[in-house]
Amino acid sequence: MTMTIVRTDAFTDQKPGTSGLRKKVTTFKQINYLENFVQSTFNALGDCTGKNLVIGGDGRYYNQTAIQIILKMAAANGFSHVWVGQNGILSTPAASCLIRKYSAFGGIILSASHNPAGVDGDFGIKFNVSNGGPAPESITNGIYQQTLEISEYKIANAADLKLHELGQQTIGDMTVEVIDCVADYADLMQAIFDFDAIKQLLASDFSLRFDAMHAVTGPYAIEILEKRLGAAEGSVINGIPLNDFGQGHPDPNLTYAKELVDQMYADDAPDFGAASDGDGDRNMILGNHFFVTPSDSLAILAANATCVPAYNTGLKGIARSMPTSQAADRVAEKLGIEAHETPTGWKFFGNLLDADLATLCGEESFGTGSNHIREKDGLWAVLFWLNILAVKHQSVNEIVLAHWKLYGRNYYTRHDYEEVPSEQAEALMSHIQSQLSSLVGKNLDGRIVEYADNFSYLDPVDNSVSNNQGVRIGFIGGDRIIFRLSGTGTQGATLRVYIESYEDDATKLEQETQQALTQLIELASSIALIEKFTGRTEPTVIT
Ligand code: G16
Repeated sequence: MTMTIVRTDAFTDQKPGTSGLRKKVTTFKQINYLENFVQSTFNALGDCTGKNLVIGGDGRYYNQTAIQIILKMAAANGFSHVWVGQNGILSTPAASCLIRKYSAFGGIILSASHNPAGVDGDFGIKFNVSNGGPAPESITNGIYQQTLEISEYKIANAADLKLHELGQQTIGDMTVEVIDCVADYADLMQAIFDFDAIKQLLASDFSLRFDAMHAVTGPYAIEILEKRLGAAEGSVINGIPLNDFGQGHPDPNLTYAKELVDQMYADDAPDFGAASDGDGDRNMILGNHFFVTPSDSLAILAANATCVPAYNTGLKGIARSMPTSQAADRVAEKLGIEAHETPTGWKFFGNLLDADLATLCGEESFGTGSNHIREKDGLWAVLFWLNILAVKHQSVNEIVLAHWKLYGRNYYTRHDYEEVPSEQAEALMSHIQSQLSSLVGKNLDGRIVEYADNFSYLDPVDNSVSNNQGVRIGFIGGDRIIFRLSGTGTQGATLRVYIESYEDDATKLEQETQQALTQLIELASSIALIEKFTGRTEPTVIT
């Protein structure tokens, strides 16, 4: 194999965010932009000779082009074996599953998750480590440092690989093994859940709708839900992956999964509805005329975990990101297990899962997962719900209401203000920050502030510290207001305002969420002066 060493200049904007590097496709298409990031990743990993990798992506525009480049660079950097999904496709959970199954050194996942795709859309790349999870900050910081210092990259002089052909090909000494992108993942799901019970449920008078939003989960959902579990053909909608996601926004929430939401709130609504995102790691769960918040979903999965064969001996602990509601903490308390609170970003769960300190993890951003892999997992959450429904013979609505009756309800909402000019968002955050020290002990509209700080996380496993992970104002009794800037957007800043209020009065458990939280929502706006700093009178997205 011959290779070329290409001289290059550093880019200054390649700092990985909450989940890898996400930018506009047009940014990634700049000469050497992708190559610089890939070489910087390899440089940060040290000697790559003889190591192996899993590579795949969510199928968005530029996926295959990027994979061809990365394969040639991997060969030039000494890797010996790469597993790549057929046609370059792997959902994020499937990639994590394969890294673990094949004991790979790591993986490269190409995705900008739920962000729109296409020529003018977004693209993304991240490195996952040998446990199958996103690289921790120690590695992403190392990659960023390399991107600032890079002056050359290595690439093999080789023809493009045939990514549609299953089986082995080579680039010099490196073997490229093109594998079925669904089979291993589907087998893992079958090993975790009670497929017989779910099959019986689906064979009964029970209807389900799964919206793959023209993104990566279509083939996975069709194989698992329709073929292996026998859901009626057509239960999976928008199941054909398109490289622009059908020009949609594959973010499974009440705003963007509109087709599914409309069906679930129609007169003839199915019993169960779910959607996943661009790369298959997020999930939204709906019942007939009923939305389950991701925070409640985590708590309910934890409370009912023994319904599922893989978790029937109990849980070691539950972990949630800081802005996720505290509903899961109440379940942990009742089960007598540890509740962990981490910063936003699935990478922070990796150490807890590896050390067996947590079994289930979840985030308000429609992410739920467990120790079966080291990414959040959309279809896994859907199967978990189906398994619970099959065992309990109750509807989604009944299960959630029973949960609230037992534990109380954490009313919860997130208000997003998207594409705010960065300077405005920074000024707003500084304004909030400047008030923190004077807030503690104050009475704000009848609530006493118990703490007001910028969240800092001490990882109990490796003792690493992550600062500035979101401003939180907590009140006596558990109500909270949290402000953070998203780390996944590609245009301006996204301000996220998270509002939570606990209610255990049995007569007040079924209020409309925004209604129940009105007072706290107004308080958040007045603390942050949102309109003054951003000119916005209402959020772009409410979940
Ligand atoms: C990523 C991370 C999640 C995080 C989410 C939102 O998810 O893996 O841990 O909660 O982004 O992050 P932010 O609030 O910073 O935008 P995904 O599905 O986009 O990969």
